[in-house]
Amino acid sequence: MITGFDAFGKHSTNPSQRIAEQLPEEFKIPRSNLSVEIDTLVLPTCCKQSWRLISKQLAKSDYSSLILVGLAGGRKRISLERFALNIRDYGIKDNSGHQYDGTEIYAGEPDALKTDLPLVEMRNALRKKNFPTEVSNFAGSFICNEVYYQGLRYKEKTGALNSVLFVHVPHAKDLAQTLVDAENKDFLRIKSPAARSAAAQRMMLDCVQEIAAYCSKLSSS
Ligand code: PCA
Repeated sequence: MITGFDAFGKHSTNPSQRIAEQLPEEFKIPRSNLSVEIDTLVLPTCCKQSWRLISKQLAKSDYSSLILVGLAGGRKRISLERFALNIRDYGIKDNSGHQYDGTEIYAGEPDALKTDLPLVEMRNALRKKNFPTEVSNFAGSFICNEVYYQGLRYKEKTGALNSVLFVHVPHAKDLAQTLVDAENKDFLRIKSPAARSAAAQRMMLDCVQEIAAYCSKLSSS
């Protein structure tokens, strides 16, 4: 299952929403006999509704992986998040008007949970395919962090799911700038800023699909 979020705060769009909307329902992994089936959800950026929707969907099917995708405005690369914190510390209100000032999500539970995916290997494999990726240790303290904590906790408590990962994506125009700064030849060939952003958005979609393929291969090995 792969999720994205709707627009929130000062952001009028959310690239993770477009990713969730544009992913195929199924694709074949090249040079293998594996095919990956994907269910997607676009989540409201609300602490309560987001996890409620995810857990309802998780109960319907025996998913191997949960890949959560969200926007991290200001980042330059696609980030694979390592930790989720047991904290709600919102700099802004969520889309339902909730705001918290440093309270635990679950009182008395671990301060942090960590994905057991091999993130450095994943990042290296993604970089080999020219996706500008990095490992991040801080998914923030807003809704993305919260659903990540919930997802990792669900895996720990139920034993369901082989992998849970949060992927933070930048705005498409910021990723396009990163590719221009890196003198990526394919990007420099694209002249208009709008076309560069569209290509960057497409690249994020391909990257998330690649991450899904990676998780599926790990699950089947
Ligand atoms: N990003 C926010 C919440 C929704 C989203 O896409 C975050 O990083 O918490």
